[in-house]
Formats: sequence, structure tokens, C-alpha cells
Amino acid sequence: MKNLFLILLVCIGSTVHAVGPLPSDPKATPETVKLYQNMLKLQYKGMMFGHQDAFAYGTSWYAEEGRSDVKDVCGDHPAIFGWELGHLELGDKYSLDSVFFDNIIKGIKDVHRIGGINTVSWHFRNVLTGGSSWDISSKKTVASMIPGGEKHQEYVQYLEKLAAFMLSLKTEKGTFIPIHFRPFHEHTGSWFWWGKDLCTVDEYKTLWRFTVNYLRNEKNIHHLLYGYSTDRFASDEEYLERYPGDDLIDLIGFDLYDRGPEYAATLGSCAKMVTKIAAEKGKIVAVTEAGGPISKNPEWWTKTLLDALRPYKLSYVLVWRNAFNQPPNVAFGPYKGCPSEKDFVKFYNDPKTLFLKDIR
Ligand code: BMA
Repeated sequence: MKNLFLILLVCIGSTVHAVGPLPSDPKATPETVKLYQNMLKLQYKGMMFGHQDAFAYGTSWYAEEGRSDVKDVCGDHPAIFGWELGHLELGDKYSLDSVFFDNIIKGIKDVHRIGGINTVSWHFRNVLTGGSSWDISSKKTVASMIPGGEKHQEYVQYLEKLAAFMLSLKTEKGTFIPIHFRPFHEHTGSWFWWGKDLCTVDEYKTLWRFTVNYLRNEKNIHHLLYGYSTDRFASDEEYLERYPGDDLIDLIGFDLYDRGPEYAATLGSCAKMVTKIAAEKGKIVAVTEAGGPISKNPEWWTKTLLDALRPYKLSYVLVWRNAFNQPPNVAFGPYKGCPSEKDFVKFYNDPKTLFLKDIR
């Protein structure tokens, strides 16, 4: 009887009632719900590959339509495309990584049109000091930004610019393009002003809650899936210490760069913990940033990254950028002529990894 009542409730008065796992935003747009559900399903099929700024530039080119270093190497684009919004808050025309915001908007639309998935990070300025994201000279920045803080109104102005950007991301049909948004990341470390030694647990959670609620309730933005991504961590408790809540977060992830021989083991143990946490919560799970010595180790893709992650059901792993204005040997993604190029093709051909053609 109770079940029948529930079924009736779902059917009455509505033709499009989404069923199945739902994103944290009760007002998420139908396209956002669909992306969330597709990604949850896909993570049982394989692990998508992502690259930061894949369409914006590569080690030897800048803003060439339809090009990505990943495609140069394996013939297919990544499935996940990362974008960075740092300096949007200043009203600048281009990002801290020298990508014009107009090109980012175009790139996000292109990615969506060809069936890829967009994720956005935001290394934004220190609202209190005026310094960069890496300015950790004050422990009061987060406290100053939350309601009641001396810089709260300034932060709201930053969010206004962010909201205008997000609201410009529409398809030709006029529907909003669903976006993964991953602010305040790597907070288990202390190199950004929002890091663990720079604010209290309560301040960090309050900043998250204010931000998401402002975008949802004041700006009526319902096409974002929010990602919580730590840096390295050693236990579930450490991972979840600053988790702001299931009602705000859709993706559980972490960032981890290869800085030495213990990398594969740490990557595996963090992946094991997050996949368990995400399964319990019914959330998407990913390695939201990674990167290794791909210009030194010719088998890094298959022998380090893939071997470590193969046992886990992860939605994606995204490697960081191939800066066009830095030497190629600091690139985190594959590029033509890179010593691990052949190994990347093996990684691409492995049934575990999914690229753009696999998800369309
Ligand atoms: C960092 C580096 C910086 C960049 C920043 C934001 O990890 O790649 O050069 O400005 O990310 O994308």
C-alpha cells in the first residue's frame, strides 16, 4: 500500500518526474540530472580520460579550433575537458593561464555539442589581501568572505561575475549546458588561501554553503554539479573532515600528483577510500587532477597511472595542463614527440579507459 502511494505521488501532476539517483540540487535542470545519471552509469563501464585546457592550447600551439594534444597523439579527444576561471573575478578578458574567457565560453559550448563533459576550476584571487590563490599570508581570508565578514560584499561581487559566466553557457536551443564546478580544491593541503591551516573547518564549510546557496537561490543557477576535491589524505575521517554536505556535493574526488616512488601506492589507497565513500553516498567519484613525469618515464600512463587505478570504478581521471608558454617537459598531458607517446596510445587502447568516441 505504501509503495503504491509512493508510485502515485511520482505520477500525479507531472509528466517528467526524474527517477533514479538525483543530483544534490533539487531544482537541477533535466540536462543536469541526465548528465549526473549518465556519469554514475558510465563509471561502471570504464574510466574517462580528462585533460585541463585541452581545447585551449597545447605544448606547441594556441587556440587552434578542433585541436587537442590528446588527439594529436591518439586520434581522439579526451572525454572530460577542464577549464580554469582564475581572474574572471577581476573582470579581466582572459584567465590567469592566458585563455580569453570568450574562447572558454565557445570551447565549453563546442565540447557540449560534440558530446564531451566540461569541468571548471577557479584559482581566484585572495579577496582579503588582493594576492593570488597562493597568497597564504593571512589566516583570515575565508572568515572575511562569509556572511558577516568584512570582505563579504567583495566576495558577492566575485560571485556575480561567476554567475554571469555560468548563465552564459547555453546551447543553441537555449538550454543551460551542465557543468562540473570544483572550487576550493586541494584544501587538505595549505598552499591556497582556503587550505586547511588557513581557515577553520566551520569557516570552510560555511564558505561552501554560502557559495552554493547564493548561486542556486539568488542567481537561480541549476545547471552545476559541485565537486569536492581534496589533495592527498590518509583516512576517511581526514577526507570527510571538511565535507560540506550531501545536499551541496555531487562529485567526490581528489587531486594527486606524482612526486616520488610512493605515488602509485598512495593513488591506489586514496582511490580505494573515495570509491567506497562515493558508493555509500551515491555520488560520482573521480581523480580530479593528476600528473606525472611523462617526459621522463616512458611507461607512466600504463604502468603507474592505469595500474594504480584499474581496480577502482572511477568516473574519470583528469591530467593537468600542457602550457603553451612553458617547456614541453613540464606538460602533464601527452603531446606529439613526448617520450611516453607510445605508452599513451596503449593507455588509450586499453578497455578500461574511455575517450570522447566511447561516450558519444
Ligand atoms: C597550476 C599551474 C599554474 C596555473 C594554475 C591554474 O597548477 O598549472 O601554472 O596557473 O594551475 O590553472
